[in-house]
Amino acid sequence: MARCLITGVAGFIGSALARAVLAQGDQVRGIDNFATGKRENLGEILTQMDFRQVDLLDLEALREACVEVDYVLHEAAIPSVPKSVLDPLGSNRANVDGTVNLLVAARDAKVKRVVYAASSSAYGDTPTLPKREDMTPNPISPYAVAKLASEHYMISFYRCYGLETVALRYFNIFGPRQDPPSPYSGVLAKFITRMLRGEQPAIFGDGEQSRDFTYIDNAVEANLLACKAPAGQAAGQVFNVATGRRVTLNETFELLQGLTSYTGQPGYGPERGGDIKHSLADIAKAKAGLGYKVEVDFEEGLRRTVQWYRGR
Ligand code: UD2
Repeated sequence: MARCLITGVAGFIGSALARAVLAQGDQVRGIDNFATGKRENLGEILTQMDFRQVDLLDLEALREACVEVDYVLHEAAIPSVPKSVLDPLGSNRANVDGTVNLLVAARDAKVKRVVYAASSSAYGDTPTLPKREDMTPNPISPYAVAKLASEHYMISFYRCYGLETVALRYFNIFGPRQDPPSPYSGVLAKFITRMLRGEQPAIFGDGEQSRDFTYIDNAVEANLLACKAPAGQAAGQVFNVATGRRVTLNETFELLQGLTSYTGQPGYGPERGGDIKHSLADIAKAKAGLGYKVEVDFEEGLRRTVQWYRGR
C-alpha cells in the first residue's frame, strides 16, 4: 500500500484525486490552507485520510507532511488568470514559493515521485495549434508565468537532486466540485450554475475563443498513471493532459442550453485581460509516455457535471 500526499486536497482536483487514491486502496495524507479549497469537498472522505491544515509557505509543516510519503500529488495553487493579474505577488507566493518549499521537503524526505499540476496557460497565445510539449512556452498572465516557473523547478529538482518529478499540463479541467461561482471560477462552473438557476451567463469577448475542456476523470487518471510510469519515460518530463479537441464558448453555451433548459441568450462583454484566444492540446506524448487515454469526452463530461450541480 502506497501513501500519497495530496496538496490542495480540499480543492476541486485535489478532492477528486483523494477519492481515487482511496478507492484503489492506498493511503492519503492531505493538506490544504482553505484559501480556495472547501471542507465540504472532502465530505465522507475526511475521516478516511490524514488531513492537516497546512500552508505551503510553512516549510516545517511540509517536512512533517512528507514523512514516509511515496508520492506527492501537488494540486495546491491559486488557480486563476484574472486573480494573478490583480495580485501577482500573491500568485507567485502560492504558486511558486509554495512549490519550491514542497520540493525541498519532498527531496529531503526521499519521496519517490512528485506529480505537479502544471497549466496549459504556459503556451500562451502562440498561433500554432495543437500545442505540443516541445514548443517554446510564451506565458501571458502572472499565473501562467508562475505555473511555468514551477514546472521548471520540477525539472530542476530531477536534474540536480534526482527527485523524480512529472509535470502535467492541465487543459481547462472541469467537473463536479469545481469552485462554486466566484469571480474567479472556471467558466463552465459559472455557466452551468447560472443557467440552471435561469440566470444569464456572461461571455467575455465574442465567444469564439476555444478551449480543450477536459473532464476531471481524465486528469485523475493521468495522475495515477504518472505515479506508476517508468522513470525513463516520465521523470523530469512535461505532458499535456487534455482531450485533443477544442470547443468555443458559443458552442458550449448551445450544448448547455440543451442540458439545462435555459432559453435565454448569453450577455456579451469586453474580453478579459491576460486571456488567450485558442487552446488545443496534442496528447500524443501522454499517450506514449504514460499510457494516457481520454476516458470521458467533453459532452459526457458536461452531462455529468450538469447532473452533479443539479443535485446540489
Ligand atoms: C486557464 C488555463 C487552465 C487552468 C486555469 C486555472 C488556459 C488556456 N487555460 O484557464 O488550464 O490553468 O487557467 O484557472 O490558459 N469566461 C467567460 N465568462 C465567464 C468566465 C470566463 O466568457 O464568466 C471566458 C474567459 O474570458 C476565457 C474562457 O472563458 O476566455 C475560459 O476562462 P477560464 O477562467 O474558465 O479558464 P482559462 O482559460 O483562463
